[in-house]
Amino acid sequence: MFESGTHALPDIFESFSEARRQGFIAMKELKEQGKGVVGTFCTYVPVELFLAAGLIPVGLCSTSDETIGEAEKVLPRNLCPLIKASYGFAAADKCPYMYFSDLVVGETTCDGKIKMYELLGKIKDVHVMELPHSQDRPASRALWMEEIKRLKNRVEEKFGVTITVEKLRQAIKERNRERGLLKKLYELSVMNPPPFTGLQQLQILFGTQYKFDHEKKVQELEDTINSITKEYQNGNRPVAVNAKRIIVTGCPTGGATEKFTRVIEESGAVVVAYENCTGAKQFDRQVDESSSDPYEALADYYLNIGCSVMSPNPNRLELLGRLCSQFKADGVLEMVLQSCHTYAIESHTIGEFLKTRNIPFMSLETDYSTGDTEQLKTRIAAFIEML
Ligand code: BJ8
Repeated sequence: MFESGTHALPDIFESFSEARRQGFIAMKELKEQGKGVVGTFCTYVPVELFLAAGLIPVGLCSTSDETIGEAEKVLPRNLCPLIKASYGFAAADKCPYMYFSDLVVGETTCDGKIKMYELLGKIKDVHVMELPHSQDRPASRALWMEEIKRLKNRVEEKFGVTITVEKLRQAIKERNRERGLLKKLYELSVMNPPPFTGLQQLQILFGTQYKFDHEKKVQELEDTINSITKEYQNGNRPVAVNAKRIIVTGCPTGGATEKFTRVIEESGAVVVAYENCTGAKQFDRQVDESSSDPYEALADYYLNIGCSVMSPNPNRLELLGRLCSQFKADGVLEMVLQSCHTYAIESHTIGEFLKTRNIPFMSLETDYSTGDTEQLKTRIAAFIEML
């Protein structure tokens, strides 16, 4: 963590890429102070409830192949690696964030996760939110509202706290501020050439979730934006002006799947934006602070996330289309994790949509191993070559 002001870019990028490891120590200290911790896996979980309850929300380890062998003792091999890793880290007791979590909140996003949570419930205290799979029906909205209230009650009961409306409003404000800054940060790549590589952008977006002091985090993000802008104005151009501009969409990236961005950038292109959960899907919009009922505002915000588990899923197309125009994308590459049926099937719709905008698109399936790196290189290099 650096003090406020402007700073050398290598220190900044290091601070974020090391955040996950450094966060272990910070979390241990918070636990020793008696803080409660809630672990989550998915963008649909309304973390404002935990912040309003004075708890620490944390994204659980699910992006490395380290414990997949352990998970496969129980789960089928041909399952999404994100699900296997999520379970594997808990079973092998190798994720300190899982270890420190007093409660784990899951969601009924896809079938694999739903069934995995049953098994995880034998190891940890798990609460599963019933996520509807459509966004436009009043019954779906009513169910989601009920589920948010059910989670509130569970948190209050488990931790012996009261979530007041005032505290919830304050938590919504804090989270919105953070979202706004992360959006401002990734929007720096609207510039041509962008002021940082796609890998550096990803490391900041991914690393920021492991910084637990809100005020310090906000300060650090503001400093980061200032430092990057200043360096750019001073002529620091880390990306070639003629590098093809790529938007990444699909399953969540970060950790082992950084390989996807590395391969794109080693092929001479640059990732200017991430439409997926590591990027714009999570930070593009804000929870409505002016709503008379903060629970209604949370329900509307979270239910409208454009993930492929929704059917139909128009919000993904709206966001992707907007990003393509805003970032002047030369092409879109989709990363689908092995056996993720919802993203794999939605690929066709994404391809048809981008065709109407004359934006080249390719979808690739991968997992957390390094076994397919050469194959990814060949296919991505050919895609970039034809742009
Ligand atoms: S909001 S993208 S974090 S569900 S686990 S659906 S990859 S088969 S992660 Fe996700 Fe929430 Fe959506 Fe975002 Fe497919 Fe794997 Fe299921 Fe997955």
